[in-house]
Amino acid sequence: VPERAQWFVHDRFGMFIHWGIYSAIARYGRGGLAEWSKSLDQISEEQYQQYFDTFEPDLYDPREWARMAKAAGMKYAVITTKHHDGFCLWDTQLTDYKAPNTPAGRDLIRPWVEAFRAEGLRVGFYYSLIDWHHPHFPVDGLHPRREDTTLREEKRDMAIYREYLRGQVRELLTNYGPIDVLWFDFSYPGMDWGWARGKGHEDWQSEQVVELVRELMPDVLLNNRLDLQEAADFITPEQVQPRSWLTVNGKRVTWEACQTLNGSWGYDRDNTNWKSPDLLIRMLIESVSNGGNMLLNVGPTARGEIDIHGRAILQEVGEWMKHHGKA
Ligand code: FUL
Repeated sequence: VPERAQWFVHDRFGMFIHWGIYSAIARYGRGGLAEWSKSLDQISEEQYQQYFDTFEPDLYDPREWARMAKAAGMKYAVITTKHHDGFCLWDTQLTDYKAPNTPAGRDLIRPWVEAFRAEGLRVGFYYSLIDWHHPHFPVDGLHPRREDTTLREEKRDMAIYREYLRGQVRELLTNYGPIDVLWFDFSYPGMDWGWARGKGHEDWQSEQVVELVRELMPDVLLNNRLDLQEAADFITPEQVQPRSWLTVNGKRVTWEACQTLNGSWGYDRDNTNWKSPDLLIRMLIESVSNGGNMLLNVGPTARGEIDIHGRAILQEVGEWMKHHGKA
């Protein structure tokens, strides 16, 4: 394990936070995940705009989230600065599609970073490589064609989107102090479905992204979803619980299993498929005993609250952690 990842393999347990305007939809996209609703339910740009226009997280108190994470025994946290829908929680200069232009009226990432740091937690940014809003991102096959608001397929230019992506990464790694984890999402080797067919590190020009990241922040940990295994500090099994130490090309690697509380990443109001604290603790133990981390997700509501179920689960996990000297 390289020097920069020492803390990561020591700390082991983190909080994942999926939060955005999709949190207002608060339900599963057709048979899938809540944060995927725009795509799965084929919500047009025009209809989706209502969630932007009404995004007003009046209960948002990142200090409370940070205290909950800490009390649960978590040592770091990763938040969705931008998910696939393209909505940005920070005050990016590269698009108007951002929290400061909603009724929230402000950068929501800055206070988050400050609050988590103040509790002594490490901070990470999730950043979606996929962008259903950007006019130059190819989305055909995934959405209605959106002729009204975006360019037709033949006029789209991935190079323009790549510039945007790099510009946003630069902002995130320049304006918020040291960042511990950069969690890109996503492209895998051999990924082959729908719009993603053939997409991979050539589309993102991942080598250049990595170069930029390393220039700006040599010690930030990078996950493996840039489709560039050499550059990855850790790999990211998703909603599966590895039962042995994970390897790549026969060599043991650093890994982090990301897991949900109820199957969805984004807030899903009617989903009661909660994992028990007991099960989650077993999953954490299983991860750690096989050389991995666990990044456990919460999906706050659009008002900015981790709901009562999530809070109760975290609290119980925290009690176990305290009992065992881990929190
Ligand atoms: C996936 C995404 O498509 C999901 O929405 C979620 O963010 C998960 C952690 O990664 O690939």
